[in-house]
Amino acid sequence: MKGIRNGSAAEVDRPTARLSMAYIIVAYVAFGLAALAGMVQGMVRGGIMELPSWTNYYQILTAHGVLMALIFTTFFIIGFLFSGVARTTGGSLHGTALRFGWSGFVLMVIGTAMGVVTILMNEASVLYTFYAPLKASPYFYIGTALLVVGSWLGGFGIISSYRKWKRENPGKMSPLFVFMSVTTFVLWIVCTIPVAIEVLFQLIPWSFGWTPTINVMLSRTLFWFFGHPLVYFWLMPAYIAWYVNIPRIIGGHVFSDSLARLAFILLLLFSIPVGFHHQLMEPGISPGWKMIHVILTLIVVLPSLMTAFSMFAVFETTGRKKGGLGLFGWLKKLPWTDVRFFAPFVGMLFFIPAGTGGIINASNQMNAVVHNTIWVTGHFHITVGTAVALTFFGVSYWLIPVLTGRTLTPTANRMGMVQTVFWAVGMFLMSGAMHGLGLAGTPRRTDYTTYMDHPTALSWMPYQQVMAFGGGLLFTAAILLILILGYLAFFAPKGNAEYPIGETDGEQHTPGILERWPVWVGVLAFLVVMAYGYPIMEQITHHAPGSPPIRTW
Ligand code: HAS
Repeated sequence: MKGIRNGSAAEVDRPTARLSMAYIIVAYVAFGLAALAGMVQGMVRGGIMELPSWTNYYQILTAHGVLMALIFTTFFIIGFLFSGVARTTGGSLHGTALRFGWSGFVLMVIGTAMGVVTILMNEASVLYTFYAPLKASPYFYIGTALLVVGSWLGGFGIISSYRKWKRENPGKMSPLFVFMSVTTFVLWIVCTIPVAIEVLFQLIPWSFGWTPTINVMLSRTLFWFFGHPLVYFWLMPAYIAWYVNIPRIIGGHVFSDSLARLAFILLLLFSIPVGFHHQLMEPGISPGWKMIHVILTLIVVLPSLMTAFSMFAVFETTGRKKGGLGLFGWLKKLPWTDVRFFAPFVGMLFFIPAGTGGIINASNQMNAVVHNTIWVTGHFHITVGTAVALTFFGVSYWLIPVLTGRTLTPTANRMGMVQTVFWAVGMFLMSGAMHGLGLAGTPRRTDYTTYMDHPTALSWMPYQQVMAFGGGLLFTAAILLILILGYLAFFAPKGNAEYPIGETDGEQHTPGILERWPVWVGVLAFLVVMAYGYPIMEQITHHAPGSPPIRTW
């Protein structure tokens, strides 16, 4: 089949392949369950079905959010990055990295199981943001802590591989994939420290009843200290695939090694000190601090614009090299029938309105219109649910064959194209309706209600049905995806699929400063202290009376 190449030898060794596959299998089990919960909640919200008495909307919503946003993403990302780090550092992970990888995996699986069991027991319907004063079972929070600590071990594995490579290649810049993976994990480790503090020192003692009340404002601030970089933790691995894997898949080159590294450094620096843009409507944080976070938010848009520029450049130069003429003739030369390119490309297209929506959210006055409406749900379904998810699907279509020593067959490729179209149409309908409804004032995170047949609420119903229909298409796409990936993992013909790693067109000089971690971690520490130091100190010293636990379900 045109556009799908086979390498001549295994691209990563068996221990690495086993480790990566373990993470990816858990990721897709979580994805399947989350997709089912998503479809059900869409149907309920659209007034198409009612839930049996033994469950409720918020339980299903929590299961969907936790499994999709926290479990699917984190497991997939670690599995993917381990494989790419191994591939670009000689094909294998050394013993320390493997040990970190497996210990992290075990902790994460235990944490996930604890979270899932407490949700199933209806003891943790606190949604994926587990906002206080809603109180879950302490075991839900302990599970969350184990998930975070386990993911750190995964990160240490990646960082230890990087350090080993640097020791063996003194004075050289690390491979781009490795550099980007390390940046992603530095971001992750820094941003999960505050949420770990929230969980360990606030939520767990309070949920066990050892402390009667909780400082709500502080807990939310610590959550969003983590919550915004979390979205970049999802996005950066997708960007890694865009910067490093896609150029090779389309037969082109990485546009600029320096630009790619600079974009990642900027993401690291500016995605953390911005959490107040999720709290713009909350009292207790003064407008001045909110404004600083908004300015930094607008700065973190820059690396995404650099990425857009870089991707356009890769596409155009590759298309022209292949003989594309005229203003848009190069577009025709891109491998449109190769799902490894098509799925992430559709994700990129969605990311244009998705990013624009993010800029709207970040503007204080416009945030007042959309905050806590279902617009925000629409926003994150086309960012993480489409740009990121479609990229992860595109990666899975080639990564799983690489890891299992099989091949992406023409039929699987065609089915992948169909799956991508279903996902895109489903998401277009569902998120489009969510955006429209949000502007009409429909709140997010509410069960089906007509507000006692209020005419305004009744006017939302047709759009909620469109949402449900879109959700149905998404579920169909999810089933199709799992079937294709299952086939690729266990039944596809044996072979040596290529792990696509792009390179620059000839030697490029990358300034060494881009890899000088003490400088960037120092700047990051300064920005974090500047943006959060005083507000957090104020929230600790001048806090409102704390809240006892509340259970609304
Ligand atoms: Fe967001 C809320 C602001 C990006 C996820 N966001 C959320 C929530 C989630 C989320 C999950 O300021 C809800 C949290 C909750 O439950 O309450 N977001 C932004 C901004 C950006 C942004 C400024 N968000 C993301 C990404 C996410 C994500 C990425 C997941 C992966 N977001 C907000 C704000 C809120 C918010 C407020 C709070 C709302 C509220 O009130 O609650 C920016 O980083 C976006 C920058 C992106 C761009 C797009 C660049 C385009 C590219 C594609 C190029 C296309 C190509 C195709 C190359 C500027 C890179 C080529 C085409 C050819 C034809 C060849």
